Amino acid sequence: MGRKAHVHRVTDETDIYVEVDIDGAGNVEIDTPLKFLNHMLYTFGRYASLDLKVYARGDLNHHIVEDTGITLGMALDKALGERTGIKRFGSAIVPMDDALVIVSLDLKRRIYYTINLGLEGYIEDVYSGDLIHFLRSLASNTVMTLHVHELAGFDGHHKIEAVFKGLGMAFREASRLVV
Ligand SMILES: [Mn+2]
Repeated sequence: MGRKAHVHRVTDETDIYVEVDIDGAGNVEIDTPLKFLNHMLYTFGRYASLDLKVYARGDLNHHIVEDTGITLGMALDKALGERTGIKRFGSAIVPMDDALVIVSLDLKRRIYYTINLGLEGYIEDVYSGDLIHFLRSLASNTVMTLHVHELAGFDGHHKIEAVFKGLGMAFREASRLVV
């Protein structure tokens, strides 16, 4: 059976489809209208070594980013199933040139998040506030605790890319079966 799930979430604002295999091999296909969101989802999937498909369309960029975070979280929650026998905790400290971030998560169904990132304006074609919203929606819908802290950096692209790499690494570690 495996730890796989797919979720198709359709609202008046967006149409999002996510398919995930937690025990995949990093085969990632991302199709959203936002290039930087594609870049971040691809980064997460690769570093988490998931098989991941994401399709997203919608009316406004804000809705697309937010609802993709919700739907990805729902799919991860479903794929994780009962969450028995997993390592549960995962953390990563990730450098990317000037940027240094810490990502730490707990997959045992406790929703909490702190996100301390100094981001301003747009990062490529995505508003930085929407990316913070994505992380909150992802934490809530995966049903996990997520702490994201910036330790250093000045380049917004580097900071948020380091976060998505760390998110992938931490998720891979925490979801690993240890029994
Ligand atoms: Mn990049």
